Amino acid sequence: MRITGGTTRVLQTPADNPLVVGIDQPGTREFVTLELHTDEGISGVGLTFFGGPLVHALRRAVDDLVVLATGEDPMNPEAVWGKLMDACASAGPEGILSLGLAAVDMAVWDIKGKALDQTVCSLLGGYRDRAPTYASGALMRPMGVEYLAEAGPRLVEQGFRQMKTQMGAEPTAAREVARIRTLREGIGPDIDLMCDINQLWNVNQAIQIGTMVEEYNLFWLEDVVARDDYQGLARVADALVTPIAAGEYVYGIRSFRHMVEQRSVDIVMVDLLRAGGITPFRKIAGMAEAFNLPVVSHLIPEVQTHTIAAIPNGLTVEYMPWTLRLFDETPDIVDGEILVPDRPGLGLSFSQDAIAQYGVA
Ligand code: SMN
Ligand code: MG
Repeated sequence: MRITGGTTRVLQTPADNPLVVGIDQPGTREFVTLELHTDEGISGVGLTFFGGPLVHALRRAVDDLVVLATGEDPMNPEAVWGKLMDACASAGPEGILSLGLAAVDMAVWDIKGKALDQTVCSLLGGYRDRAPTYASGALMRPMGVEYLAEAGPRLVEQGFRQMKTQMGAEPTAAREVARIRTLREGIGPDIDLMCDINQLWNVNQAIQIGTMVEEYNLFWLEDVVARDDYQGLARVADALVTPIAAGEYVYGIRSFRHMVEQRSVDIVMVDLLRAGGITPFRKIAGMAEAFNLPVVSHLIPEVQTHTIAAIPNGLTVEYMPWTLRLFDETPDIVDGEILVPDRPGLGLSFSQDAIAQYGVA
């Protein structure tokens, strides 16, 4: 089988989140979609973003990578990935190269799964057919404690057993802690509660506020300091009982080595786009396993359900519903777990309605 070309599009959707109720969410999000074609009539689905105002440059990068992939056999994802990375190595791994490569790599794995009539989860090892999942994006930083007091229990009513909030923007430590106290009181002791700082604290704040919230038993504290301060992260991880998660901002494979070697994290978070796709994801997951560390996903639950369910150290899938409306069908959630779809490949197809409604010339 040979890759014969691809169709890319830019889709611009409202920046909303169906898990958020009663709050206006202005703005838009930009996505690049890819359908990668073959000479056997099988097409694969890929997706990438983070382009923001550079979304058209990102689309162009995907187009150029597809040209490089044309003629290659999609049954060999390592060969395709290696060819593209080698050809463009000087432009990466940080930035548009990895983001673009991820879309092509995803589509290649999707094609391979369809050709073999297997899910991508199964191709990657198929450790299980479902994974725990957590509600994300519903309890964000701008939303105050009154909102959190209502929204946390609402997510529990919807069936979520895990959910993530944020700290990092309150003017005092006491007000940061109040967010966590409010949520824990609202959802009770048995729901896993994660909290993302998105690099907004320094090491001292992380240890100070992290210590203050230990009594609320967070499932993890995420990106507490600057993305590349591996030693600072390690100091925080040492000081707190609460597990420290990081990795979503990390590009490629090798930075994860520094993170795990320096014992910076208790939980490795992989953003599939910044990693450069499913092919590098496997290597990061294996590296984490060798350090006895669990792996969690970042965004695109439609794809990351396959990756997290596939590996023995997959902990939970971030259910961030930004991309749901792009697809005809998306993975179901049952009893707080997200199910690998029983369809070949990624089990995804782009919605023609979404393309018509959100496509950008
Ligand atoms: C996050 C980062 C970037 C985009 C959306 C959300 C956040 C997360 O850090 O972990 O979901
Ligand atoms: Mg995060």
